[in-house]
Amino acid sequence: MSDTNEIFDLGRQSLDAIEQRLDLSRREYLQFCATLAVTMGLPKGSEAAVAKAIATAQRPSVIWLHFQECTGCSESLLRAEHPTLEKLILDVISLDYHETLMAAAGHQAEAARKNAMKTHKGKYVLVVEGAIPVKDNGIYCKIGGHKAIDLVKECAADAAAVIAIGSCASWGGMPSTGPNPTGASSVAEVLGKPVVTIPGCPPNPYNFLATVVHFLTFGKLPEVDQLGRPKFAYSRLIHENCERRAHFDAGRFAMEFGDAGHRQGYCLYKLGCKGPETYANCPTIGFGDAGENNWPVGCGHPCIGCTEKGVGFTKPIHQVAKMLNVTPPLQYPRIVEEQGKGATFASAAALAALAGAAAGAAVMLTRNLGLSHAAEEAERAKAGSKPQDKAQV
Ligand code: FSX
Ligand code: SF4
Ligand code: F3S
Repeated sequence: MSDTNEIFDLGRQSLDAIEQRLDLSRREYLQFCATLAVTMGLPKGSEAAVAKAIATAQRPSVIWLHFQECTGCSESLLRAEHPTLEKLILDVISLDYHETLMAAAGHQAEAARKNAMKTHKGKYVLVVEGAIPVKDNGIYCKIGGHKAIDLVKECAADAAAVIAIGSCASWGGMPSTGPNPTGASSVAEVLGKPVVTIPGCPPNPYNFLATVVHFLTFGKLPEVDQLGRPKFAYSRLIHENCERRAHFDAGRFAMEFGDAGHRQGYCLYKLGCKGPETYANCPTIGFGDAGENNWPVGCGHPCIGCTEKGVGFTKPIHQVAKMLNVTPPLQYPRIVEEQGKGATFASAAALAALAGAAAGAAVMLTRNLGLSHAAEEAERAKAGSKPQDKAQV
């Protein structure tokens, strides 16, 4: 904590109140605020402003709508900890309407929504989870007798901010794939205006919470990219920050689930990892809380590109990714030295590196991967073996 003065400005009473309210020690609370400030990419010292905003600002009323989805976005929020995130979420916001969490049902639930919209007119945050079917006049999703398409328009009209949470609400997600029988559409498409999107199936709960806290702390939503995604979370390719990246650069790939390379944590590119064409902060801000470093690639599964329209649920999982942004690997000195015999990963990398000096890096990287694949095939043929179960370096 750098700006201790500002934090102590919060006053002992505020910190005591926070301790009681959240059932957290002040150390845990301040650590949590620092985590959120880091997630938002705020400069050093900003955690004080975050701590102050959460402790003192009025909780924004949130109306949370569910349409075509699996409720995984809500689950992702509620299954998080550090320390029990759901406690903090439910304290930072005033969740006035959420179909799967509220005790009210039927007419009472409808009344709660209407009441929140009236009481907090122009000030509430509308969160939409799930895609909105527009085909056949939107008849494929109704809640309380209202069509999703009408509900979202009605609730958005007086909202201070609209957040589309999850890939379904952000760009159509899973329900919009294939022939899209219901015309599943994004919130922005239905409202005809851009909204903040937090894609992911499910999305990272810290990205949602950081967006809300940004709104609380600075009175405005964070800066977004052309797809409405907060830049603090979605401006880097997964491939840029992946812990397996050194293996990619050195040409060490898992070739099959469960083979030696897979067991040793090698790069999952050849199993179809879409990290090279997917923007998200999954490698840096893990989530899921089934243990440290818990994110798809960390668990041994290739990224399917769930935050990226046109990648997740669209490209086959086994299809190798398009290299969007080729950074230094070809210019780096070789990490793996050639052992002297046959075509190895190292010799393939060396060939590609030489050729790379004369041609475009992206083209050469693709060739590099092809060469290393050819090298593996050649080695396999030489050894007369089936697909390898031994790590090759
Ligand atoms: Fe499910 Fe949310 Fe995926 Fe969609 O997440 S986790 S189908 S993004 O809307 O509930
Ligand atoms: Fe990580 Fe996937 Fe990139 Fe390999 S291809 S370094 S597993 S993001
Ligand atoms: Fe989704 Fe890939 Fe992250 S599958 S959760 S974008 S690692």
